[in-house]
Amino acid sequence: MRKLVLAVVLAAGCGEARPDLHVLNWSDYFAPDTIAKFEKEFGCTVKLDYLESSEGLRTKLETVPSGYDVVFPSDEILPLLISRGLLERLDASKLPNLANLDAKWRGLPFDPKNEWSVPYLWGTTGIAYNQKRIDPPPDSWAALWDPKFADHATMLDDPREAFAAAMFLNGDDVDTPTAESIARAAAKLKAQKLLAYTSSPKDKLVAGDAWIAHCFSGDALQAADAKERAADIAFVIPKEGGITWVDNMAIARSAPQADLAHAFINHLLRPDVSAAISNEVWYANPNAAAQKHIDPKVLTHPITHPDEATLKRCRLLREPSPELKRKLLDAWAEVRAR
Ligand code: N2P
Repeated sequence: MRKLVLAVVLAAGCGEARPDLHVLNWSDYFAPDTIAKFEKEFGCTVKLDYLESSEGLRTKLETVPSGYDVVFPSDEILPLLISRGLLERLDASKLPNLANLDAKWRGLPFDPKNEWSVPYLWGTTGIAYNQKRIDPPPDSWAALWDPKFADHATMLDDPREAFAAAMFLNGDDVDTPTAESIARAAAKLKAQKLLAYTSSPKDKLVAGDAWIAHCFSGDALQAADAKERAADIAFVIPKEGGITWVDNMAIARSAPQADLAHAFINHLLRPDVSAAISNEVWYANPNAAAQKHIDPKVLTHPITHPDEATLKRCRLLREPSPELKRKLLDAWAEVRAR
């Protein structure tokens, strides 16, 4: 009898039964109702915190143990998070909606058995620009260094992405950074005159303060979609190359709510929930069952789904050796301290 009463109290969401789920995601990466739907169905409160960069995610996981349940690591940082024991192994039996994932998005090299992560969305990094301000359209990373746009340019507040942009411009290989190419890129970044470093340039593009921005593809399309901008915003993968990435859902080590975290990932894998996210944020979606619910304007958009030639110019970032990573992060600290 006592058990029954307890079950009813829990079901009614009374007393202390309402748990918090701590989620650490990139900004502008859910649909407006994604969280509310889950909270209602699972009788919990989602506490959302935002990521600036992959490095920022690693630092938070290392410095706030048990601070998060669900996190969204990009491909390049995942192997490091796994090897440092910063994630919990996923329990596939609690993720029946894994079946919705497209076969070609399973078993990617950074987590070959999907033991630790499930692909969420993918996109590219290039340049967003205001066509009314920047004419002719930029086709090179050099545009972000053009003194004409100095007070109106923003860079992503992300060491790996910022160094990649400078390395592309320097003609250096972003796949295999060296001490020399890191030093050259740092010098380039230090010479840059900017409006700001920001991990979400969308608002500045929409407000008209930023004319040109180092930007993720879907964030550029969200800005282009804003009524205030009336489709002024365009996006390009520069001729020197761009970055392509896959963001993933994972559970943080010692997550206080591991079961609820699985339920949340499973919720995000629902076809309707997953499609609603892509429809809002304009990123490409590895969920096969979601495709039929995705708006054709997102599904066929050449920025969301770049053609082969554009994708050929894009690279996946790879984690450098610990020694080079240290050099890169030290150089980044100097760049950001200016
Ligand atoms: C979404 C940012 C995408 C994260 N606002 C890039 N890995």
